[in-house]
Amino acid sequence: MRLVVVSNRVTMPERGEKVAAGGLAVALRSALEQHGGLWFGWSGAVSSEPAAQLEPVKHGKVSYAVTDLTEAERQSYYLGFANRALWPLMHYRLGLTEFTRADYAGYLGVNRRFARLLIPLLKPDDVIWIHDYHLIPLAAELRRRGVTNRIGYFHHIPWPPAEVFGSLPFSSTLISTMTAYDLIGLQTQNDVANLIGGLVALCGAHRDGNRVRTGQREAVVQAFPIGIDVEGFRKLAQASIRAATQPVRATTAPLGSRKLVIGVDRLDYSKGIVQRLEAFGTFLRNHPEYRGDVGLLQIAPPSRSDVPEYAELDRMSDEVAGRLNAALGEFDWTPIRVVKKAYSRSALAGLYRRAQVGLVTPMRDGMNLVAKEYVAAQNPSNPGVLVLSRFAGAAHQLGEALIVNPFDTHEVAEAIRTALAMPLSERQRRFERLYATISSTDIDWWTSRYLAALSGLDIPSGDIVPP
Ligand code: ADQ
Repeated sequence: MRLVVVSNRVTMPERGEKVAAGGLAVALRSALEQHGGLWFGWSGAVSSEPAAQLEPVKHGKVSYAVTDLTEAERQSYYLGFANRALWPLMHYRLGLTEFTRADYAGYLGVNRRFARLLIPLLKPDDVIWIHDYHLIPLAAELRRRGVTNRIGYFHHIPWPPAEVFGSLPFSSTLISTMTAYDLIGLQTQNDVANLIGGLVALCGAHRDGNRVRTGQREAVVQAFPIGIDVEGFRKLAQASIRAATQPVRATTAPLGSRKLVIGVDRLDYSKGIVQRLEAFGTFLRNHPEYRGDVGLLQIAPPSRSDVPEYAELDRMSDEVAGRLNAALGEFDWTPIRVVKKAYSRSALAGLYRRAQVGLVTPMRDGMNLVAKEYVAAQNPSNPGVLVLSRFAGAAHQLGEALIVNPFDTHEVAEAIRTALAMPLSERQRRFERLYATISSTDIDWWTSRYLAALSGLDIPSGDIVPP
């Protein structure tokens, strides 16, 4: 079998584009190399007339086929429907959801164009693996044009209950395209239940266990919690501390023996960054004995800054950090540092290991890989403590973390204090269980389990009718 991966954005090594080592891109690339494969998607560039046919470019064992978007497509499909309608909706943020018919038409248009571009590149035995909410209707577009290959989908972000998803105009039409997939992977059982509930409630699908049927099409819906390269990340963290890489030195020197609490997130409202800063302020107010002894380092590289809600969050996080620093800081101590930059994997790994507390408090998150990276990076003989939002998919696996409700500032503040005061034996006990969990469900486990399920499915070939 040859594997064909489709994702919104493709990073091409021959263009010198950086792929986050240890990340999803690396896992997918290694799966592609194992099976031989093709990676198809958006180049990240915009041009007025994208090519009507693609010539794949080979790099190692992987071929890449990428298309530009037009500026109108980038606006409607990517910034509009994907990031202003689907992203907030899937994260249960109805108040932030902006829907327009023009954006929806642009979204469907790009999915149609992707299908037209991909079909000439497909071989009969290819197994196709499509990623994420940008491309939900892609399988239906492929089926409509006669593609009978196995097609899987993985949804990286949460799937909300039918009552929430149903508020999206055309939600029934959009959700009904999902049964064009043979296998739908989600991060948690909760997401699985929500999607199946939505298919039943919004388009009258029939359900039998984790199989859902509409018309002639049947899809299997299953949870595949995504993992990280645990062993690789652990080694990176060790090496980073040993080499005392620059960011590690820089955080160690001015802090001296001070304790470090760390947050690492894309600057996104789903990550709860502003609420986290407030919680840290509350912790310092409620426990003044910690003032001067502990600092919060929040690393938050800007993302999607063309979307107004993100620009607002950028402003808000500066405002809140500035206000708390002014209210609580001393001439020789700044309680909160917000750094809006991306760092190398190695620098991040070292910083996680250097931090006594990992603060991962999204308001809602599909999985949250930072939680797993924080655990992987710890020193087993003196591990730090993970404080984790119950609304991150990771909380379904990582029950030994201090689980918090990120909407409750007081609760998060108290968890920071509990983490800082936790005795070594308890830290070790929790760490060992967390580490065992992330190791047994690492990124290789995830890709191989998903692909085994997709390729092992008993799918009726032949008359596959579009939903
Ligand atoms: P994201 O929303 O991007 O992913 P997350 O899972 O935390 O969230 O992954 C972020 C990645 O970016 C991590 O590997 C992290 O180390 C890295 N990163 C963050 N800040 C960085 C910085 N300043 N410098 C360098 N690297 C940085 C989506 C979903 C998640 C889901 C993943 C994978 O929203 O819920 O876990 O996909 O399925």
